Amino acid sequence: VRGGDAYYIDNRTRCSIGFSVQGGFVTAGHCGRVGSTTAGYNRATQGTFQGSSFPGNDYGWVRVNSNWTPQPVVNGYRSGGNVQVRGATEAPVNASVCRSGSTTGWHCGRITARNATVTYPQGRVSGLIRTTVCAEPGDSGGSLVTADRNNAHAQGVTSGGSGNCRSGGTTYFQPVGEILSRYNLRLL
Ligand code: TYR
Repeated sequence: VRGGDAYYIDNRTRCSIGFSVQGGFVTAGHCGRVGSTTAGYNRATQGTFQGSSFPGNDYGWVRVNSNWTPQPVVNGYRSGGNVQVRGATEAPVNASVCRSGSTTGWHCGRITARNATVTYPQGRVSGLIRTTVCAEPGDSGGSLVTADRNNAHAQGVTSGGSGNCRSGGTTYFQPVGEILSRYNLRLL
């Protein structure tokens, strides 16, 4: 289990892993309901959503079976190998951040606001991190980390936004601290 890698929900939709925690991983809430089953990047049986909140929030967590081992890393895609996650210290507005996701890989930008509210067709989500980082469908749930690859700190999981990775976009992220405290999880 590695941040940014693909997983599949109920054998259909693809999302991305956010961050490994003890017993599984955190991801976006809109990716699955409590009880939704997941398969890994290789389509092997993986786990089950234990918690999910969307809209209002956009977070959830998946417990994985013993064939899967949560690792404290994020997939660096074309930018190189795995990026070690060193902690979850919150970065300020203007900080350089990068996102890992299974559709478009590794993309970077800046935090432009905290505590942002977005209105999706399903309803409003508040308390989000707004960024200049691009994303596309399937990147959802994936990891946002501070940009220093040697000292990357977990920031959030990909929620949604506008634009794409050709023209650029605005993407919103659910802060990771709130997910960990809500479900009493520990980042690996
Ligand atoms: N919400 C999308 C998903 O479920 C991810 C996404 C993010 C899509 C930003 C578009 C966008 O601009 O996969």
